[in-house]
Amino acid sequence: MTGKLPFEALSVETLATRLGTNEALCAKIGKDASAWKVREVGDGNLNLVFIVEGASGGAIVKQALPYVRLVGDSWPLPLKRSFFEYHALTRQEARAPGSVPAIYYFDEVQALIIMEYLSPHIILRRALIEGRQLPNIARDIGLFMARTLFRGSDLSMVAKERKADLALFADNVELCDITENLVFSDPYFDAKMNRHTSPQLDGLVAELRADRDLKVEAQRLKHLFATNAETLLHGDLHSGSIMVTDQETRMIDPEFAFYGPMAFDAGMLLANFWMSFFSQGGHEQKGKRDAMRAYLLDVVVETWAVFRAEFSHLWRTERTGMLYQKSLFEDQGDRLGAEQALDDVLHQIWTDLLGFAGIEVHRRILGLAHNADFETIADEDLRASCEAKALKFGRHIAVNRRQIHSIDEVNNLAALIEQENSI
Ligand code: SR1
Ligand code: MG
Repeated sequence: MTGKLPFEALSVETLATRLGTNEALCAKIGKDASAWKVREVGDGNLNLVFIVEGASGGAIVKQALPYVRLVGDSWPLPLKRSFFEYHALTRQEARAPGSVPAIYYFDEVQALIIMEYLSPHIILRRALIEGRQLPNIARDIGLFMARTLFRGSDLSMVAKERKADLALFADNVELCDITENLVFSDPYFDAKMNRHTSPQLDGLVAELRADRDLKVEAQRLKHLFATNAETLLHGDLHSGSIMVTDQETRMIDPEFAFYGPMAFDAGMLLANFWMSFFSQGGHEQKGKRDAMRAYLLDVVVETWAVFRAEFSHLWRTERTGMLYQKSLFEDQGDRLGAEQALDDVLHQIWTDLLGFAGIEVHRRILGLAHNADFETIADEDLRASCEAKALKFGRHIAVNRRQIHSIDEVNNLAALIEQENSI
């Protein structure tokens, strides 16, 4: 396939013919395209994803479609998201080596990325639904977030380079628009594509949509998301964007990447751990999940602790950007001043991440894009009961985020709500 042919979506039937002479792919999986086995495995909301296996290995071929796969061609979406995904992956690999799949090839016109086939990895969300306790995720994700968020910001980058990059990613308008609407606004009114478990949640949904404090907070957070271009975000860091084995963790799918607030990735991620916590009650057919619930709260604690520790380490050792310059602090013998500023920055990230987390919980239960943690609970009354607890939790942490000072406080609240009879 050359970059000159107009875009055409691949299929299981055409992939080997169209990519059979692609040098990067042949080098990875073998030249005999007639022997390639191709499977389409995309279960995400937007793209085509193929696993291609040949005589000497496998690779992933990911292609964007000119529309939102989840909805169909009534919702067009530009192919350029593949360009942003490619550029985000290269930056993430440079800033947090080993944390993302290796890239073998990128074709901008075909909106196609050929990358490492992660095997035997599975999607983290699936592992958590199955009740698997993965020992390294908190460390790996905490490090990934600290390194990418710190090193993609004015705390670290050369200002001129960061501004050029900011301009590049500023064009990821349509994907930001999805988040701006689906995450921050649609859940709080009767938007066309919304759905929720009904009639069980109808009363609570009406209450949340009439909740002035919550709506004001959601709009404050939207304002922050849209205007606070602090660092290059992954932009969609939920448990469906992470692949795991017992030992390894890799972040995938950064097509929503753009320059936004430091706290957004962390908020979205922790929200997905808390949602997993509240959904465990729906997955107890084969035995109680108390140990899994305790594990998930520990993961939250450890992720935040690792993030803080690594961010602080980078602050002390790599603060070479234009913000909080060493010339103002350490170089004047004022190490305490630098530590005070670090505390302040971390505190802001903490407060904002609680807000983003609360809103992310709501949109996964009230909006268009639900998550499998709840969706795979077949008994609707049971699902609604799990969802109701998560909704209450989300509301509390979003609205009261400035008064919440520790991760233990949030986890205690989650544990308390979990024990209540929800609806
Ligand atoms: C229409 S896209 C819906 C959701 O899928 C992606 O993974 C993002 O989370 C987006 O909000
Ligand atoms: Mg995705």
